[in-house]
Amino acid sequence: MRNLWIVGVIAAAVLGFITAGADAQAQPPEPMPDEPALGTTIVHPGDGSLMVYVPSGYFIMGMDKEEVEKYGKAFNFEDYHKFAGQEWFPRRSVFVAGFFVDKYELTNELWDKYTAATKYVAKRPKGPGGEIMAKLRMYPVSPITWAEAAQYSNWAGKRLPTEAQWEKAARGTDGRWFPWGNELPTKEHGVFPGDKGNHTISQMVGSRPKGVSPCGAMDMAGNLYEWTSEFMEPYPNNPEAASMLSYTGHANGCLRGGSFYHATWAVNCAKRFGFQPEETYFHVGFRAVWEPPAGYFTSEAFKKAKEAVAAREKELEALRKNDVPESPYWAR
Ligand SMILES: [Ca+2]
Repeated sequence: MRNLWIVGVIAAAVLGFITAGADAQAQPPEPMPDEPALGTTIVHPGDGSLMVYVPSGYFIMGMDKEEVEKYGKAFNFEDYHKFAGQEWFPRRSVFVAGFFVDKYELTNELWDKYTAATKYVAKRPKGPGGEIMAKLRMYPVSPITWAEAAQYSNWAGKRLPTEAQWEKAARGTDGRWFPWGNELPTKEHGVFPGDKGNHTISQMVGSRPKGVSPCGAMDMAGNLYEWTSEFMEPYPNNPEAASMLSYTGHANGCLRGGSFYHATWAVNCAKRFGFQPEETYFHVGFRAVWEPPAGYFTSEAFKKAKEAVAAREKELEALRKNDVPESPYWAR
């Protein structure tokens, strides 16, 4: 019986692989009816988060060898293996159906709503300033394990993003290196390590407007790393897949976007990073996505969700004003 089950799983995996390969060759899927414009903002009915829309279509995912070499040179690397650039191969065009993505990394405000509603008690490892940080409403919640991120998303009626959804929300469709374009990161673009490589700590979400992504999502480069829904595996047709075998095989969940703690070169939109599912650290958080049900765009619910944005933004503004960090870690 068990053998049959294993054969079934393998057959499903092979079929899935063949189907995925066939999709890349297929004609573009029909556009979704009544799709709103890029960046259309709603208040999500589940958790009250602001979400921005990423329309259906193809985008450029990953990088090829020539581009990774060029990227490495911009950060003074002679060899892209020093920063695991081979994990980003290959560059390809990927179709993603339309979806909403959280405008911000998940904040303590929303996390506390969840723990109050579910009585969930998180085991919080101690990090620099962690106790103080948790009191600040508009700071991103951390440290978060993979399961915690998924469970929150389920509770809210959302999901963790696939790697493709995350990368498209960060990068748009044109293959840019960073959410804002190809200009190298500065502290105006995001919350990155200090000039001398010293980490500080996460900052209030949305604190770097110049780093906004094409769909209007904030902090997709830097601040906290963000969990995706996927295991860290070589992409199909990666010519250097063998170099990833020591840590693939469903060993690690995939995180995206770099953080205030990792190097500035690690904040590009194609960069991938893996943590074991139960592993986390104080620079790890998440944001969720939502795939609306059929007919949503012509519904009264959609109209109301858009109309609710102005009032929700006012609430968030008030929360921002109350967040007064009192810690040496907020030196920057
Ligand atoms: Ca981030």
